[in-house]
Amino acid sequence: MSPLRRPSRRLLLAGMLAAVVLAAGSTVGLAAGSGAFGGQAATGTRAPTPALAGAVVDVTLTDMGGGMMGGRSGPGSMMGGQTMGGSGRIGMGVARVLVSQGAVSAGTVSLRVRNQGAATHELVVLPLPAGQPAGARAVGTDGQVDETGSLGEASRSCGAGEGDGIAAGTMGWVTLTLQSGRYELVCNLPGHYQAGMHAELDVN
Ligand SMILES: [Cu+2]
Repeated sequence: MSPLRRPSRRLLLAGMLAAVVLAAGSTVGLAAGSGAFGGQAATGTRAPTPALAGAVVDVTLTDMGGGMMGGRSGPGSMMGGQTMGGSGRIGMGVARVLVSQGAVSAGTVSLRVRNQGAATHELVVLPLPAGQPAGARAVGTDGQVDETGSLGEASRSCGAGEGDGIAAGTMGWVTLTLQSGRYELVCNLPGHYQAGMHAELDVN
């Protein structure tokens, strides 16, 4: 190799290093952004779905069997190691409802719900009383919360509205007319609410 080439090689190497550092940095940023499951951040890749009316809110459902990275993540996944004490009888562990945005304009709203977990889930839209945070509902002995006042749900695999649940790895969706107010998005399969499957969505 000619000595003349060295500087450019060094530059190339520096560039590669910078790229690696940048990539590492963005990975960390991503992990920090979506790793805080108390928060609402969740984007991920978009899957093909029918054109949905109104404002579209992406909702991601996760559980310990699935994880955010897709596929079968092991105990080292982002939710690994955590367990819920007394979270119901099905050993659900930690599960989450992640919303792409915390607020949306009143009117026609479509929820596009992706189940990234290993179990079947659903998404039910309930009004959230003033002053009450998401996750504070009373859970019955059946492991479920009261659905009185429900505005609708996405619980059909690869389809709209109510069904038998959104199977793992599939999506469901629902289009609703939402007045301004606070809403709670829950999975009401037995034990899932207690496992953490609730999130707030505000409508302005
Ligand atoms: Cu669930």
